Amino acid sequence: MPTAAGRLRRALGLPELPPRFKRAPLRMPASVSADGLTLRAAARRVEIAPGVAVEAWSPGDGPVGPTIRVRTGDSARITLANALSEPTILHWHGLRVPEMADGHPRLAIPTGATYQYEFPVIDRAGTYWYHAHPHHRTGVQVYRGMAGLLVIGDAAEDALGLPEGEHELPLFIQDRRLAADSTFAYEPAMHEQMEGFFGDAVFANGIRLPSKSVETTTYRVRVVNGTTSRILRLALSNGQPFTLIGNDGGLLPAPATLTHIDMGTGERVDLLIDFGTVAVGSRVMLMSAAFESPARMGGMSMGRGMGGGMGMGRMGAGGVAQGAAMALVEFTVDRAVTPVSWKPRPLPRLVTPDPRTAKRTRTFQFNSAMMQHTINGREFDMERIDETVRFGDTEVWTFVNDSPFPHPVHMHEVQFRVVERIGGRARIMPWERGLKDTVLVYPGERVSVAATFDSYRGRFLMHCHNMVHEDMGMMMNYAIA
Ligand SMILES: [Cu+2]
Repeated sequence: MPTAAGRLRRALGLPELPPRFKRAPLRMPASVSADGLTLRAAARRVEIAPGVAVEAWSPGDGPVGPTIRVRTGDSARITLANALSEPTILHWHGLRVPEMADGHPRLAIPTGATYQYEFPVIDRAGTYWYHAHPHHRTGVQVYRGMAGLLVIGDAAEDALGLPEGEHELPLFIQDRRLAADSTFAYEPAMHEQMEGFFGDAVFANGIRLPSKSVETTTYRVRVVNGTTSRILRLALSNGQPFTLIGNDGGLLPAPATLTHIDMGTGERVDLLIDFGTVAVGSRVMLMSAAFESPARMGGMSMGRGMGGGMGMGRMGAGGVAQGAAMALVEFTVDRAVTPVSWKPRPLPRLVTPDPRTAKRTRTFQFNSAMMQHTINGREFDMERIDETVRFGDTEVWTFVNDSPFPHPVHMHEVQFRVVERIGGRARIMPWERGLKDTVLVYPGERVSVAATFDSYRGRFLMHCHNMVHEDMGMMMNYAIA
């Protein structure tokens, strides 16, 4: 007789638990304050598993950057020192900051230079992140480790009594490949320059194939999709649901109980996972469950990953196909404790931009064809201002995807509300409520978002966050004037 969990597992396309083998202990990046912080970007040898060291490019001592913890109302004073062999700049993904603190690629600094960031933290409590943003080199730099989490706290969140300390787990997820010489291999082949670049092993916080020992209680798990191109379908291997409490722009208006969540590159979720009902001595995998890749070639699905995760039609590439199941983090339930369960309480009130007050609607076509990725037919030009919006206005922006590939569309400088999805999935997903800065637009979809441009004037970006697409120019400047 199949169990309910077994049926759920199959419905989600989850395989039986992968065979047990030695996984690496998950490590948490150091937590640092933003007050007088120096991030030194350099190539350094780091451990990605016990006894396995590789060269990473990172803005700290670890395989990825430290977790920057700030509170709303704080002042951030951060120095970026570039000891890499090429230009770089950091962007604070999801934060509303002055133009000169936003990490626009024209602000990239050469080897040996420093860049001074100063900005007040005006955003809500939530899971944000930072990453390199130099033009044409964002993909490779983030892949090698030039990224980290930025966590904002505030009083409204404190009042909820969410799990904290060792019961709060920030997870920066990447997929990468190791070359024979133990460097991170990143050379997108022809077809990967179209669909995207996919790794063959999962990393969390820079640790390859990580495992985390947990107690029989509730954990707050913050997940950042920091992959180059991969959509993750988060699910637990035992079919157990989790509670979604927040996403890109902080806590949701109400928690949601879900068995899976899809997230594109750049998106974040804030989850409560209850290990209180899991038997001590067992393990639960946080998975990316199998799904049909939304990519379409010649009207056909690109298909799910075939045996071993190697998709068809990707000769010469070593990555696990988009949509193939992958185990992200193994949780071993090792210690029985009196569970502290988190009772859903009213979450802080949330005001989102109202599309009915929009002064203007703009439409953006995302095209991928003939080895080019464009927005409204144009590749990124550092100096060209493609759109100008009036400071203080609310607008509705519609992202249209008639291309064969999914595009996770990211806007700098605003947190928007997803107001409509026409075609494709044809609805707003439960994890797309609240405030967001990145939204997945599948082939055949038109997704509209409402944003209010009332934080700072200046030049900012809107782009696809599939980093292969972004590096090839699927990005545009807009000015808030
Ligand atoms: Cu794209």
